[in-house]
Amino acid sequence: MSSPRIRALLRLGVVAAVAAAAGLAGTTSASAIPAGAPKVGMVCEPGTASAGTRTFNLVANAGYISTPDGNAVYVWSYANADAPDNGHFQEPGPVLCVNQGENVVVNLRNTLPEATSIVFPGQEGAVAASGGSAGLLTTEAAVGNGTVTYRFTAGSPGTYLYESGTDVSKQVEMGLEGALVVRPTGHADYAYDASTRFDPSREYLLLLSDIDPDLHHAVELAYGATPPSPPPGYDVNSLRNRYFSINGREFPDTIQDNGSSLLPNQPYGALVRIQPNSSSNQLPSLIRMINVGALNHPFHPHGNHTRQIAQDGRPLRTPTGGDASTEHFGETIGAGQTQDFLLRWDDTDNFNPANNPYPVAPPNYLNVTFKDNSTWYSGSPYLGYKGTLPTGVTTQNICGEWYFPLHSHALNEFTNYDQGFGGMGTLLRVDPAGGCSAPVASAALVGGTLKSGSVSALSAADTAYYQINPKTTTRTSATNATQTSITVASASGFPTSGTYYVRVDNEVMAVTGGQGTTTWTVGRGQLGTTAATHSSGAAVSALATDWYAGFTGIPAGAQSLKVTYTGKNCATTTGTTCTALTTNVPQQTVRICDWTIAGATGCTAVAGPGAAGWVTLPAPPAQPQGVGSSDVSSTWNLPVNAAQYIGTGSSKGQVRVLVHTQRWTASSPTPFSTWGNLMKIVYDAP
Ligand SMILES: [Cu+2]
Repeated sequence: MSSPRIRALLRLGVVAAVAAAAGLAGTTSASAIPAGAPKVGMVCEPGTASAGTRTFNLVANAGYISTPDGNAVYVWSYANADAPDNGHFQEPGPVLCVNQGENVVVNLRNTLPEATSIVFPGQEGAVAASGGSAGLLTTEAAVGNGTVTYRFTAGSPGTYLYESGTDVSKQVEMGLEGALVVRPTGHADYAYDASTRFDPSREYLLLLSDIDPDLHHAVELAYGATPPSPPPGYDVNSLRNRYFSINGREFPDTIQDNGSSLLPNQPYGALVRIQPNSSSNQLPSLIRMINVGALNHPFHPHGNHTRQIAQDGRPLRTPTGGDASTEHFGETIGAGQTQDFLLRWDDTDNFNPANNPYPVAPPNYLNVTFKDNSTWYSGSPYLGYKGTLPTGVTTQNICGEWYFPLHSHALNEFTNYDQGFGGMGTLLRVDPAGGCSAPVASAALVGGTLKSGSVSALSAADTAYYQINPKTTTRTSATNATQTSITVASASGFPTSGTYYVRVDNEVMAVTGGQGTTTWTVGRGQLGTTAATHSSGAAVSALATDWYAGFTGIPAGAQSLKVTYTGKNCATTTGTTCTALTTNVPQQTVRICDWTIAGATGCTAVAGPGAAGWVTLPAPPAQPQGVGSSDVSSTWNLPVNAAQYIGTGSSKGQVRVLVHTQRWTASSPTPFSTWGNLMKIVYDAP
């Protein structure tokens, strides 16, 4: 009944393209989550903090969630009255993040058709309630906007749940649930103590719950505008769950971004996205898990073990206080339990096709078939590489990243209404170390001449260089010391606009007119040199080189662009020996093409350092940099919004990075040669 929609959702690329075409591309619509929240990972609701007290305003309300098989299920939940959407329905409730020792105030307003409440299991101190009326387990907020206020002191750090304390078997199943995270004092990067330190940018929450749509439908009918008479009954003893959720979503919806406009009432994604741990990326990720449902769930990661460090908000210790954390390739999370896991993922083999290939050849792509012509395989078995796939096969792998399932190993729960795969599953996404990267696909000289080397020399920091000499031409007639108009044999390779400098013998001239033609207007005796006579045929050489590297295949929506350039400058000797420039080191400026300034030409038309579109990469390091005969490697992080640097239309996916090198010399300006060793771009793929 539903497979077409499931397959469509599995082709996330297609969904994203359709959404973009419809103007829905923003993944963080005005929703339940705070502005600027990350698109992947746990989204904390900080509430309002004042003088040691943190206050949250929740509203219990009803709404609908969508399931991947096309169903809409009536759900009760807690919404955040302080959210940008002002308490719009969301499932599950907001993630309440508090600090150990804080006074926590939770104000609840009830818009449901029956009384409801909140309990906070695991808090050592008493939870005081004011307002409302006494219920069986706690104080309740009455029907018709009744309110109740709960107060407690945040106890031991850890992962906790909060849920309805009223008619629990019905109301919790209906969706009245959420996560409470207590952080240790002063350490947002500790789950508990120093031994549980994690990377705060890689913190994940997986809140597990179950749905019996018959129960939800019965409640919906009973409280509808015109309930049937008599109202429908429901026997909780016949509970049969059909949907199994993580963070209120079922797979494959679980892997959509936080705040996805496709799921306006289910703001929290469950994708776990990491990069390999290494000496430069030492901290593990933290996965907080909560089971608010009535069933136990044997949760199972693929691709690596996870290390359980805590249960029910208590770190795992031996009787004498030693470390009792354990690694698991599957761990059952009981109903009502919470468990915390650290995840390290080490690429110990570090295979790559160039110099550390697998000992056996991977199968030829022509001999591989893919179900439904859709795959989570990049065509290459190597992390960070893409290969060839059969025509018509859609790959979800943007840059050769790897995907592993994380799912309930009760496989009936890995379904949506009995149809697999779906339900209580998400993915572990492993991006290449440092992020996705693209190789240089082209290079162009815009103010220089190729000495030796090719684009491929820029793909690795090794002994191969892409070498550029300043452009040269010759005078076609003799020059006296006062002439301000000179002719040259060729203007090819010299800038076509802007003022630039050339050297003739020991004199520097400024070209101020006639750029792009062979007759130039020049200023004489520049930069401390003296105007002099020059013979016909005298060499004319530029005092700068400009060249750019072109990257292709950068996906729209890529973020956090990082450009690395490694290179040096040598005297313009022949051969491959770099003769050092001992004084007056050339100045290098690395720029990127801003396509919104340059338009479709992509900054190619002009080479001058101030040409429109070529934007200097932001410090640090500051530019220009003096670069001599040893390789200098610099990495620049671009502003978060990378869209203007990624080409569109006929230039789709192109990024261009320009290296401008100049040598503003005084007398006797010796020529130089620019040697590019590595040009690299790294980004966060969407
Ligand atoms: Cu499995």
